Amino acid sequence: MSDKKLNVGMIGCGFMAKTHSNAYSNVAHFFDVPFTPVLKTVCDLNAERAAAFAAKWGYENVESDWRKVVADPAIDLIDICLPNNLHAEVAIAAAEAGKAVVSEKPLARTAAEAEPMVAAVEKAGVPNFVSFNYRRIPAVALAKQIIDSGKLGKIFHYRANFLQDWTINANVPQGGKDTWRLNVKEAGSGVTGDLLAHCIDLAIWQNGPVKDVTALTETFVKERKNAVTGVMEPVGIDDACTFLCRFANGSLGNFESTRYARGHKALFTFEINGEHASIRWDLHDLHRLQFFDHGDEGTVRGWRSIHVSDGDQPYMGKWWVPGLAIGYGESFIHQFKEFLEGMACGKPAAPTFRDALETNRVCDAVLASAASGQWVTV
Ligand code: SOE
Repeated sequence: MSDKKLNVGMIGCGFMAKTHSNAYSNVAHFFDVPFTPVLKTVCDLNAERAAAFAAKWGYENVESDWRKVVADPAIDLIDICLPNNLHAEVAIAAAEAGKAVVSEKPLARTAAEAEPMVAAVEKAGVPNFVSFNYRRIPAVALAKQIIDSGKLGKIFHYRANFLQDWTINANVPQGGKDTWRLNVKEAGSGVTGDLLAHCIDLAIWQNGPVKDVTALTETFVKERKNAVTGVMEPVGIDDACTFLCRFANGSLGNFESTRYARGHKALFTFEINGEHASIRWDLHDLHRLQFFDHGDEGTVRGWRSIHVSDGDQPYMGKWWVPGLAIGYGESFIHQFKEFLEGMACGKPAAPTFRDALETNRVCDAVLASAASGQWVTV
């Protein structure tokens, strides 16, 4: 383990703070990273909640005012695991204080809100990174390697889905600790910013920029109780969103996300069809990559199901022994491995704030198209 320590100030202590804390705790056990993260301070408005989180994960200090964590000279990195409406203020203050900054996705509610965040980290010259963790699932990283090798040839189609079912019940409230994702003021949007943002991030990474979009959104439950005030309020988020797009490379995109697909808990899939080969991946079977190569001999040609668990496949050489799979949590370990290595060598790991701004721009275009019924240029 490197004796160069990197003191983490974790802002927020919900589900994402758990995934990030687990990753910081373990990254140096599996990878030879140039810094060893130290869980220094965890911050939540609710000090009791922060104390319970600190006790569980081993943070040394507890804070209820994020500004104190940002001002603390002992802290090297601010990690923002807060509702989307709070990312910008904390990230800009952290950059101005000279800290490295990690933000949960999406970078902000809109591109307009994200732009000053990008400007702040670039002006301060601080390392910055957005947690689009699915890039770092070994099978997804392998898909990227195959695409970059040119094996697919010219790309014709990119399609992706992210399907869930947890908001079908109209009694699920909006706002508050566990349901802020349903409150437009906090989240900015519904499935577009929360789920399609993941699909868009992967799509841009694998298939290049999106040129223009046409979208359809729906809000199936029009009113929900606010979890904090108890008052019924109109719902401002998109419960479902479908969009078509054209990529700069000439291929067509087809995306769908909903929280109303009964039976699907987190069915994230993508498929890419090229001239010579196709690739397909599914989060419910995340260690497998489906690959069809038209160049295979005709009699044995067919879809291969590659079990991505061997030492020469992305990240797997550092895990158990060949054949033994890893899962969702490890994607965060991999992303921080990339981030820490990028910090040390001066070649920032992607997605940086600037990279993630592009995803915000596509999300904005999708929502603008759904509102206007027109194609929108990104
Ligand atoms: C929503 O349920 C959610 O937790 C997203 O916020 C995450 O980004 C996604 O990875 C899983 O689903």
